Amino acid sequence: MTEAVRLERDGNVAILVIDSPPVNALGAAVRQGLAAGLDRALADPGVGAIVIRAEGRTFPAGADISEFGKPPADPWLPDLCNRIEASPRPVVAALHGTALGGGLELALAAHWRIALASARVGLPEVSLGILPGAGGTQRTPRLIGAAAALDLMISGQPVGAVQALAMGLLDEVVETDLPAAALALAQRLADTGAAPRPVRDRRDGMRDPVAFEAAIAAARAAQANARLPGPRRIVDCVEAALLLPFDQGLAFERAAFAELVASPEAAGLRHAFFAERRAAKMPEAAVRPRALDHVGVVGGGLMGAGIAHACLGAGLRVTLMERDRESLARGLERVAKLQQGAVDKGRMTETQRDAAWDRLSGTTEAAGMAACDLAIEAVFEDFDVKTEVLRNLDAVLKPGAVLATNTSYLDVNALAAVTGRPADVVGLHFFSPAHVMKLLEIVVGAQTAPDAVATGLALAKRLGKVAVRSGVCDGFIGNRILSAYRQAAEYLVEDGAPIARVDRAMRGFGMPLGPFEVSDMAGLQIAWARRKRLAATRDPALRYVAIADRLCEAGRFGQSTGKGWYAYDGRKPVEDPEVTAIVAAERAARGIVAQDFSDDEIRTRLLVAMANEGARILAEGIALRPSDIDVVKLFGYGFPRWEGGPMHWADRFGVLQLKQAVERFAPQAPGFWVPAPNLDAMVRNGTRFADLND
Ligand code: T1G
Repeated sequence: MTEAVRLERDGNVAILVIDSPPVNALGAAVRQGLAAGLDRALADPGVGAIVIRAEGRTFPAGADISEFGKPPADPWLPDLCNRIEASPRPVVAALHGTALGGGLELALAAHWRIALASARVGLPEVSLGILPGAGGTQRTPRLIGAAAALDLMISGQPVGAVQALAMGLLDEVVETDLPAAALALAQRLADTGAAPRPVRDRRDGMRDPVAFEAAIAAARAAQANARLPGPRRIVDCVEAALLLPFDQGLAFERAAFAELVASPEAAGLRHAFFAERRAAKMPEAAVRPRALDHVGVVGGGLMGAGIAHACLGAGLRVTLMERDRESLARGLERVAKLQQGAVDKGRMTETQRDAAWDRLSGTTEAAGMAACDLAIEAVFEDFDVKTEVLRNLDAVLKPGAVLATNTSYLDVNALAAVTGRPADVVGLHFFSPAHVMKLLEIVVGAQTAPDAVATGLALAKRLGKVAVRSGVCDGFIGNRILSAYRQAAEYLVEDGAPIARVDRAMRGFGMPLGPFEVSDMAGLQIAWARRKRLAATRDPALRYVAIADRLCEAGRFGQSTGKGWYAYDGRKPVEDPEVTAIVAAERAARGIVAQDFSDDEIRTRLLVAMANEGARILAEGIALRPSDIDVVKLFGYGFPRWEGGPMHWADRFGVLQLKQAVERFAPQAPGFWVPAPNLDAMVRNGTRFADLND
C-alpha cells in the first residue's frame, strides 16, 4: 500500500480509500496504492465486494497532469482500470466532488457507480488537447450511446450526478453520507452473490447501431474543421468502440492518446492549465485581505457598468457613482440591461436579478461612497480626470478602505501620490467587457500595502477572475506587450506587408483577430491620445510610423466611425484604397521600397516582438514569472491557448533563436529591435523561460 491509498474492511466489504490532496489526481502513488489494495482485497476470501472512494474535496479529478510528458510509472492507468474491471468480486465506485477524466474512467471500470447528488462527472481531456486515454472512449459509449458520449468528450463539459444517472453513467445517487450508501450497496451485492458487470461487455448504448453510426457521422462532419485534432480523434475512437472488439478498441484509443499527448498543442494546453493556477501564487496570497462586502464604482460607462454587474453577480453590495443624475440614470440602466441579458441567457434567475438589484445603489456625491470597503474608479483614461476622482474618494472613504484604479496605462504610483493613502491604492485593470473577460491585472504600486493587494486578489476570486500581479510600468504587462506587437506590425506594413495579410497571418496562428482588426474594434482614439501624450518624451532615435496618426487625422477611428485601418461593410472589414494611399505616401515620404513578407515571416516578427518585450518585463521584475505573462495574453488578448502564450512559444522557438531573430530584425528599427537584457545570460546558461516559472 502507499500513503495515498488505504485499505479498510467492513464485514465482507473491502474499502479502498484514496487520500491524495488536493484533488486525488491519479498519480503513480495513487495507482500503485489502488493496485496493491485491489490485490490484497482479492486475495482475501472473506471479501465479497469492494468499494473505491476518496477523502477530501473530490473523487479523483483525473490523471495527474503534471506527470504528462514524463515516462509513466507502472501501473498505467488503463491497465489499472482493466484490472479493476476484471475483478471477480463486484466493485463499487463512490463519487463526490468533480470526478473528471481518468477519475470517471476509473469509476467506469468499476461494476457499479454511486454518487452524491452534488457531484459532477465529466471527460474534459479535450481541453488539454488529448482524449480520454484510460478506456473512456470505449466504455462510455457502451453505457450511454455515441451521441451522449461524444457530447461529453467533445464539449469537455461536466454534468451533474442526477443528469449522469439519467444518462446511464451512474447507478445510484444519494443526497448525503456517500460512504455509508456505498457500503450498503456493496454489502447488498456481496450478500446476494451478485456477479460483476464489466462495462466492456455491456451494450446499453449500442442497441441501435444505426443511431450510433449516425451520431458518429454527425460529429465527424461537425468537427471536420476543428482547429485541434482531439475532437476528430475522439470520433474515431468512439467509432472503434462499435466496430472493434473491446481490447482492440482500447489499443486504438491508446495509440490516439499517445499521438495527441506528445503534440505541441497538448503541451501548450498543459502549460496554460498550470500557468492559470500558478498566477494566483503571488507573495500577497498568504496575507489576510481587508473587508470586502461593499464595492463602490465610479463611472457608469461600459467598464464601470460591467464591473458593477460582475460584483453584483458575486453577491457584493455595489454603489455606482456618476457626476450627475442623467449620467447616473444611464449607468444604472446599463447595469439593468446587463442583468436582463444574464437572465435571458439563463446565467441568472429573475430572483437573483432582483436580489442583485436590491444590493445596488447610486450616488452623484463622493460622500455616497463613504461606506465602501473598496472603491474603484472606471472613468475616462485621462490623468487629470482620474486624479480628481481619486482625490474626492480619498477625502471621504473610511480608513482601511481600498482605493482602486481601473487605468489601463497610467502610472499607478503617480495616481496614488495625489491621495493621502498611497498604501491603500492598487491598480485593478479589468478588460472589456468587464463582466465577461476573465483577466484582472492587479497593479502593485511602490507603496501599495500587501493587504490591499490581497484584497484585490480576494475580489478577483470572488468574481471568478484570473488575477495576475503586475508592477508599475506604461501599460503594465498586457498593454505593454500589445504596444510592442502593434509597433512591429506597423513596421511590417510601412515596409511593404499589406494590412490584411498581417491580420490573416495572425489569424492563421490562432488569434481570433489580427492586430489591425483589433485596433479598429477597440478604436484608435486611446492609442492616439497616448502617442500624443508620449510625443514629447519619445526617443528620436526610435523609428516612428505615423500611418496611424494619418488615419486618426482623417477621422478614421475604427469600427465606431465605419473606417479605420479598414473600411467597414457593417462589421465586415474591407481593404480601403484610401488607406493604401496613406501607407504608400508614408513610404514615399521615408524613401521606403516595399518588400514582400511571407505569412511565416510576419508571424515570427510579431511573436518575437511579444516574447522579447515579455523578457524585458521579466528583467524589470514587472511580472513575477514568465507564465504570468502567458496568462495575461491568453485571458486578455486572445492568444491561442494551445500555443501556451508568448513565453511558452519562445521556449519552443528557442531562447537563442529569439535573441538572434531580434538581432536579425534590428536594421528595420534599431531602437526597437534590441534583445531584452536577460536573454544573454539565459542563452549562456541554457535557461528556458519555463525554468523561471517556479
Ligand atoms: N493533475 C494534477 N494536478 C491537478 C489536477 C490534475 N488532474 N487537477 C487539479 N490539480 C491541481 C491544480 O494544479 C491545483 O494545484 C490544485 O489541484 C487545485 O486545483 C487518462 C489523461 C478539479 C475542477 O482535466 O479542472 O485524466 O495550484 O485550483 O478551482 O483520460 O482543478 O493548488 O498547486 O483548479 O477547485 C483530466 C483538471 C486530466 C481536471 C478543481 N482532468 N482539474 O478546480 O481547484 S487528463 C482534468 C480541474 C486525464 C485520462 C486523462 C480543476 C478541478 P495548486 P484548482 P478548483
